[in-house]
Amino acid sequence: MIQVYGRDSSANVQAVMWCVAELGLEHERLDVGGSFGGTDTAEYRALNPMGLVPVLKDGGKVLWESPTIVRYLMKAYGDHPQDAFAAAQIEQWADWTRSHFYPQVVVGVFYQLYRMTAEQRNHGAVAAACAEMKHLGAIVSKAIKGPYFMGDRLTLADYAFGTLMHRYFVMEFDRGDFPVLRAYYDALCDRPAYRAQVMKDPNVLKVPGA
Ligand SMILES: N[C@@H](CCC(=O)N[C@@H](CS)C(=O)NCC(=O)O)C(=O)O
Repeated sequence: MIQVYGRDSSANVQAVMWCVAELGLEHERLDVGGSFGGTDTAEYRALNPMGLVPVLKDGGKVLWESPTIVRYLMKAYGDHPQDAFAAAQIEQWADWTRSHFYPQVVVGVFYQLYRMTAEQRNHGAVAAACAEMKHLGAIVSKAIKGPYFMGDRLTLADYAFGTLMHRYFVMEFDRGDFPVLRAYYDALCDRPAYRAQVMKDPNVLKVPGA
């Protein structure tokens, strides 16, 4: 039985839960982090010294860092390629998402619009993130094969990039017009596991005055 520690409002927890659900693994998720607390105990820090969510327990094996967890799950239970180059072609987009896209969507837009009050908000930072996301949107639009990132099956690239597509499309910001991204998101929205694990309302995370 797999255990995932982490509140379901976290996009990093959602990526793990979506992967667990798609792989059909028996699991339970424990509400930890955010308003649930529980990350500052000695027991939790023994699982994850960073005190962050998610944490995965698979029998006696413990992992943290959501990209690592998803990679482990796909290698252990999914169909991540054995061939080093085929695997790297997928991992390249998962790593690109974390290095380039995630900082814009999560730090540049989500944190600014949802986790800061109007007075704290840095409009210049939001504008810069929107501009960079348009640049990245044009690049990734040429890479997505459709209906999923690498073609007709879900891969690590989807758990990384696809999870962020929900916030990307439900937040109100100047995202430009990228039909490939819209079609990609629509295909993910057709999947019951994506709807159940990723399509959460980010408004629950809005601070008063945001
Ligand atoms: N790089 C880490 C980031 C983990 C992280 O920042 N988690 C946030 C939630 S998205 C967290 O634990 N925040 C504190 C909390 O929820 O109590 C990962 O992908 O797992």
